[in-house]
Amino acid sequence: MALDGITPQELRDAVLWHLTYTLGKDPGHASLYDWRMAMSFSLRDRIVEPWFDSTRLTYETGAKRVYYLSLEFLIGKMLNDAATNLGLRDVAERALEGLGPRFDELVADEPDAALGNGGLGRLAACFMESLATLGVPAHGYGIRYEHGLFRQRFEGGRQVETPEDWLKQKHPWEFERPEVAYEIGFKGSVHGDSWSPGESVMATAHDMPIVGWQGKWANTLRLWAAESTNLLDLDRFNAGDYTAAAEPEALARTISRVLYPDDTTYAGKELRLKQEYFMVSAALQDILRRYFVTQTDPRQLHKHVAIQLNDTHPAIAGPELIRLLMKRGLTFEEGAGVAERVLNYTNHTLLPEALERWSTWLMGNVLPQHMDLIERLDDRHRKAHPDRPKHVGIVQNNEVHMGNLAFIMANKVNGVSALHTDLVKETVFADLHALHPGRIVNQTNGVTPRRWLKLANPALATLITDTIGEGWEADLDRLQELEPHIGDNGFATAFGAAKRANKVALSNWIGETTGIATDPDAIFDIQIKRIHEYKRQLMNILQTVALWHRIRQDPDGDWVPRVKIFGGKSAPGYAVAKEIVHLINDVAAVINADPQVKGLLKVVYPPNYNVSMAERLIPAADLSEQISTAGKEASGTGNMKFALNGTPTIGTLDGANVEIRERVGAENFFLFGMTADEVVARRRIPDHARLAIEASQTLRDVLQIVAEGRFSPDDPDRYHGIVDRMWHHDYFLVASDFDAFDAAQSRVDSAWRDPAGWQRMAALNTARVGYFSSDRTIRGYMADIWDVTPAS
Ligand code: GPQ
Repeated sequence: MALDGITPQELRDAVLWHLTYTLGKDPGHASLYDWRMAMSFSLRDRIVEPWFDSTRLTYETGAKRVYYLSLEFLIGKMLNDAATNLGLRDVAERALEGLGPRFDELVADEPDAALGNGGLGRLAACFMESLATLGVPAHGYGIRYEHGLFRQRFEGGRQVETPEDWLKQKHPWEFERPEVAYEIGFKGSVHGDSWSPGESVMATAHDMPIVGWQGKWANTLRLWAAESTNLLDLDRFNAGDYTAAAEPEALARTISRVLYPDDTTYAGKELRLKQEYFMVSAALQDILRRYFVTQTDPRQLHKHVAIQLNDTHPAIAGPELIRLLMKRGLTFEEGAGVAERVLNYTNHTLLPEALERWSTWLMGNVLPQHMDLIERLDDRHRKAHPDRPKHVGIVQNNEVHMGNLAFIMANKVNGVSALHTDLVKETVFADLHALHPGRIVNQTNGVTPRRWLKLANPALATLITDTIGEGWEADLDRLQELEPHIGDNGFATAFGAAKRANKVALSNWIGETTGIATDPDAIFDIQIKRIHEYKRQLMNILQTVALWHRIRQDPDGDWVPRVKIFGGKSAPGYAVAKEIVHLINDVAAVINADPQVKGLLKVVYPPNYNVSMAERLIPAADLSEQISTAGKEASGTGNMKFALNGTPTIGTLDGANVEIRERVGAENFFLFGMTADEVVARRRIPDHARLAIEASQTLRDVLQIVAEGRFSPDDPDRYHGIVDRMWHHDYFLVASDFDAFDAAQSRVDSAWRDPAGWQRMAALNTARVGYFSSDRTIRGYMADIWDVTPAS
């Protein structure tokens, strides 16, 4: 099923054809948007055939299918990804020669599909790409949010959110399927095993083909849009109240209107529960419909279907699947038996504020039959384990614990890094783990090397191919073959040139977008991720202040130049994170304008960090900041992307950092800070923060400078809250780890002074992290969780 080649001339003809007949424009009048559409449709056409072939083969072989249910898919741009996987990037560039815009201008014009918040949503997108690359028959199911993650601006250093509008222009990568629609009910009443919903909406499918590496296989990402069951309220319309008559439609559409912008924190809102159920019910109705095209016995579902729940967000799938199976004639007990062989649950965090709990009142109101089923499931589990301690119940203190529901209904439960999985067993799910030993397994996260190396870093990708030949993109362990070449002069020069070119490009972009001049020979020290206390951007900016203070005390000292780059959004309602955003911007303004610093230190915080910005920053990074409080970052995936692009980590023993360090070697990783066990012990010490601050002259000076209002002269008290919390609360142990972090940063400076040594370290990072391909992760799920083999 390999892809037929296409010449630049053929692609050019296709683009002109679409421009004329799909867009209705002649080349003389076409806008950038028109050209982008025409190119996107032309490449999309190349995916349709492998897409059909994949579906046909799956039906013919009766292969088991994988379904990935997720409230988030953080896809980013699709044009360059499709061109890369089809092997048509160069062809696309040449096809456009002399016509109008360049291919990279088309790529830049595409809005990011930001249907996710951060790591969890991006992981889902990497998994979809790897599933297609490995030829696994798989579908992703999610919501077609009209507005993805909000756009971030800074006003006077403060974060301001504006709505995201990716669907304002047509999205050329989706196929609307008006005929694939399911009714989704809410509220109403229950009589025995039958539910009469009080409201309902329609879920309509929109399909995006996801093509794998080399275009051999394509799967479907099916996103549901909510529509009203009846577009107009006819009684009101006939009575002449035309505005009110349109209300049902407006109400229904709120369900797929906007992505909740909270990362690792659940909002507890009725609309969110409705979104979760909406997606899950539509997906399960679709899965069963497809199953019964070829099968008749619902009891055999597990032989043909594996469903993965991306966190607890889709955990209502347990009761919903039972409900749908009961409608097909199974008893509750049979339905539960089938469901628990089909469903699997991935846990992505231990943070208590992220663990979804719905009041039984809300659940009973929005989904009355599901509330009944949840109680029956709780009862069933209790009876199966008469000796079980009370606190493993699904319902506790009038709340439905979605984590316990997901666990109890799952065939397998997995954590996302070795450390995280151990902690899952020891903490949140310790009791359930004791009752169900063997159910919890580890699947360390990964990232797709197609987007995060081949597409994002062509300079390094070309060097890799020149050095070890083709094929590493789908066999990332082969990066090990780079190792013997790392000492070669030719390789070293080329590796350095690639990084340097990426840094120059980034420096230019920073200049254009922020007006800040940066020196490409400085250390590009980058922390990009959601703003969260546990990720400790605060520690990083305070250490930046320490460095600034030192430079000012000795302006003629032999300082290693640094550019500190931050990127990330705060949840709109997360006040402390927003203060940290403001502080970073305030510190940047003062440091960047300080003549005494003589450009040795710059702080840059480009607004609206997203997938596209990550693709720009990561290849140009020298130092990867992965500095979370140990035990808090489930895995991290940015850490993997940096290492893959030849960027050593400064980090704690948290999440997947532990495994990255094991693989790249301790000497190629700047480790600091307390371990997860030490963190727990330290918190038990009363006044740990005060003790740490008193023991650190540096930190005391820094906090003094901040408290004095040196970064907020217009409002000197602005950061009293931050400083006060540092002294008295400091739950995430910024103070306790500060000196260790500062010392690790000095080790970075020393290492940087030896350019050849640094570069060797950087190159070894690339050569040794092939393990973190999401292909490896997906193979792990296939073997340990889904029991599937590729169909191709
Ligand atoms: N993660 Cl629970 C999110 O991005 N959002 C969430 O709501 C939850 C987890 C992240 C987690 O913080 C990272 O450590 C992981 O690498 C990532 O999920 C993917 O597993």
